[in-house]
Amino acid sequence: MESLKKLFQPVHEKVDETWSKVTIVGVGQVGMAAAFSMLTQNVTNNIALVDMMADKLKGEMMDLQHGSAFMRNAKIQSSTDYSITAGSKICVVTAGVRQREGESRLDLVQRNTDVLKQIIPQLIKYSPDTILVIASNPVDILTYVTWKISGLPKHRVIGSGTNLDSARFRYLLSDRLGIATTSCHGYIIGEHGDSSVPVWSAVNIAGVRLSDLNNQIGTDDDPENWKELHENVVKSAYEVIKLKGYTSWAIGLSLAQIVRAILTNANSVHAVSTYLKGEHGIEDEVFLSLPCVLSHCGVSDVIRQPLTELEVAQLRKSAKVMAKVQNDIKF
Ligand code: 6V0
Repeated sequence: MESLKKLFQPVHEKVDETWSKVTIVGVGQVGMAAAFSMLTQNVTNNIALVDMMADKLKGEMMDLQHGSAFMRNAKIQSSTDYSITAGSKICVVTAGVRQREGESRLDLVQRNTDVLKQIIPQLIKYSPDTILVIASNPVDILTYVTWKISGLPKHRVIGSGTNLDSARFRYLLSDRLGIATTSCHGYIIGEHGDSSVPVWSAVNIAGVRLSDLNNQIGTDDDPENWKELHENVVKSAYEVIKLKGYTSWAIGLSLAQIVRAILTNANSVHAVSTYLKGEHGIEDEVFLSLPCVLSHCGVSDVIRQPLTELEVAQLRKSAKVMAKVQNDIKF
């Protein structure tokens, strides 16, 4: 354009920045909550969105782009073509069918495995060095499926796992104790969802372990019925789905936290789904959550939390459930 020649005196060609590029596959409730959290919390300013519903995808992209004035230099692209994902440091997969009211996460396995078979090879093709973060449910099994399909080393395939369950747990602890959620420390490990394991032995406020104050905590014999908190964590996704049709904000924030930890080489600890064969006597090739150190490489370490016999038994039981479901998957 002639008028632009009057406005600009070119000095150097612009550089295309991809150092913090994040792809999000699936612009549904979870994908968009994750994109919004990442952009507004300055986790990244470079997002590529992919979905197979072209109109919805364009609409979501435009809506976010119109918020650019309230973000920091955001670059938001979208396409049904995976070439726009090229050079992504992290690819977050939220595509798939979601749970219907009353449907268990495990029922979704084969339907979402078929979805991943279309998506994962495309992501690897355009970003061979990427780290994959899976949110689609059932997340632990689909993280295993992604690991199998992608051929990536285990540290680069991560499931959002029980980072969300742990956040819900900490919120409920906070609500009961009247202490900020960020000051209530505790982890839920194992399967995201129905067979998740609350590590009561490690729940603490400022290093004071609640299990030292109440040695029945979390058990059936506990007169204070702390077990109810974990039961409420398990029920909470079903309850939110029943009330509003889906869950979105908390998982979006959880994904943003995981992506931030990786992009900033934080070495921070989060309960995410990782390859667990050999940990706590687990014999099968399964992905389940334990507290993991997240950094530029993905998962650099799994934290060896001392667990009670009961907690280990529950974790192994989850692993067996996962392995049994995995055996029936058709790749
Ligand atoms: P949604 O709102 O239906 O969005 C799913 C999106 O995926 C849609 O836009 C689809 O068009 C898209 N999609 C489907 N197939 C493909 C494909 N082959 N290629 C590209 N895009 C595709 O679902 P919602 O966002 O609510 O949930 C997405 C997934 O996240 C589901 O599997 C949920 O069960 C799961 N969740 C996981 C959570 C976790 O803690 N890990 C929490 C909440 C939901």
